[in-house]
Amino acid sequence: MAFELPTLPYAHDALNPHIDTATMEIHHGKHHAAYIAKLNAAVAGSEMESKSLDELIRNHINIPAVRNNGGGHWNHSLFWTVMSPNGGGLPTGGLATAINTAFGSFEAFKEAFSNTSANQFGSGWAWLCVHAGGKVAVCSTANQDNPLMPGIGCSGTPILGLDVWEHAYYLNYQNRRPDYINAFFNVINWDEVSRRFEAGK
Ligand code: MN3
Repeated sequence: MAFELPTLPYAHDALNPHIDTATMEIHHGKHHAAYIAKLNAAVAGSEMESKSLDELIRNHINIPAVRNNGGGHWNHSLFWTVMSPNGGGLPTGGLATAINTAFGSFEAFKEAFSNTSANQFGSGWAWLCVHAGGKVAVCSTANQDNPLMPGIGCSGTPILGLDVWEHAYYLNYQNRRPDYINAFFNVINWDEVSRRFEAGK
């Protein structure tokens, strides 16, 4: 069963002005689609063909094409869902409590996540992950690595991720990655992050 590009849960222009239409069209329709096509090609005809995406990125990252393109598919599939035109605001419920416990306040969390995003050298992702017991932490990964991959120095189950590859922001923000990071907070879908927190804790 080949992997398929998930449908965006909103229109390409829905996240304006925070994430512009052209970036969304190219990012989803070209970049994400390319990771999927290359992942399908990498697993075709092998025993990996029957594995789930989670199994592939947990167990087969010794194969670069699976690591890069499986990670790319997993990461972007999360990314679209943790944004919404109705997003922004603050987390609620158990997630809000976990963030306050780990960071002291939402503002302190925002600062930690933003600094991690800004300081990821080159291409990569910033993550908020949940660990067994419900503790949350921030970390970053290079390229299309994902915290579910073993031994990469960033662990837990990702519940929020920010793509800091230049393809994610350069058309609108050029070299101003911090402006893109700040804009992301206006579209975070905290209901979806909470759902992932509850499922993953
Ligand atoms: Mn991307």
